[in-house]
Amino acid sequence: MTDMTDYSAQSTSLTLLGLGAMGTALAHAWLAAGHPLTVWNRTAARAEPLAARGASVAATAAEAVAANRLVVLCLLDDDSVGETLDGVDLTGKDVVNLTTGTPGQSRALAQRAADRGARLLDGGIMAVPPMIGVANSGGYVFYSGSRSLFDTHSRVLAVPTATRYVGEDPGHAALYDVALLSAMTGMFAGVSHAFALIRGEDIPPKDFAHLLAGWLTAMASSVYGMAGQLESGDYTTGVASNLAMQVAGSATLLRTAEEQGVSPELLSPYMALMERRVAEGHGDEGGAGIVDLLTRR
Ligand code: FVH
Repeated sequence: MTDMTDYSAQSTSLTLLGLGAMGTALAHAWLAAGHPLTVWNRTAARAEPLAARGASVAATAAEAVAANRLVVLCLLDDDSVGETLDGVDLTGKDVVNLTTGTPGQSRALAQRAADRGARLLDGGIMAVPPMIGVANSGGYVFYSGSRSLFDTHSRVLAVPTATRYVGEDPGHAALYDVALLSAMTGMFAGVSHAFALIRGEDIPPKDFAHLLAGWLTAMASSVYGMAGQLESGDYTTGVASNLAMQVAGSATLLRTAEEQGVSPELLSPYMALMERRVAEGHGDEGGAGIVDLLTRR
């Protein structure tokens, strides 16, 4: 039988499994936009405020999945997705997994869904709960998997925050997500070190934060130069600050850390990689050669 439901319509009904901080924010956004929503959460009490706002609360995950063709998961991790879907009939379901995981976990889940008669779209959320349901918050969700599945549900998926489809490989949303989160982790490492350096001095952290944000923003555009070098394979043309200079400058960074009583443990691993690259005769490169070191097997 052909399914004639118009899934692009404003009032698409859907199911959401998982009502943690992010799941709850998603639920509020869909309810506010008038979408009939069935919810389930392992700890049932977390569904009560949503029931008061009109959500249907299912007693079990299986009951929640049975209620709608479109089923969204926003759980803690891949293990909790496996436990929640264990024994649940997924036949004919369009499953959208917004749980953070690895590319491999996403690909395996897509295969398991297909084996059970479902289609899977994987998502990587680039937003925090307060950004959900807020127009122009800057947040978005990466999606990957079947293009037609994404197109079918793109309107309802765009309700909580913006969407970015990144291809048919179900692992790519997770890969983009984790790559950006990894870059952010490195940035936070540098930020922590910088605040540690000024601690104990007569420098108000809030004033310093202004300078820090401006500097990081100014430096951010250097990723385009590195991308160009990685694509061309020429790591020396257009280099503004070569590795030899940066390695020489590392000594000042480390000595300042020592003077200020700050551990160098966040800086040292990256400095060691730069030194290795210079020792291998690549002092005239920028940072692109570090990517080679990291991916050399
Ligand atoms: N919150 C954030 O800032 C980030 C933003 C970027 C995306 N992440 C990812 O989103 C997923 C959900 O995150 P969350 O913030 O909702 O997480 P929690 O508030 O900790 O809620 C976790 C939910 O998962 C349920 N759960 C945990 N284990 C199981 C299990 N074994 N079986 C069934 N459900 C499980 C938990 O249920 P309960 O503890 O209330 O019973 C919550 O509903 C996540 O992948 C982030 O990385 C969020």
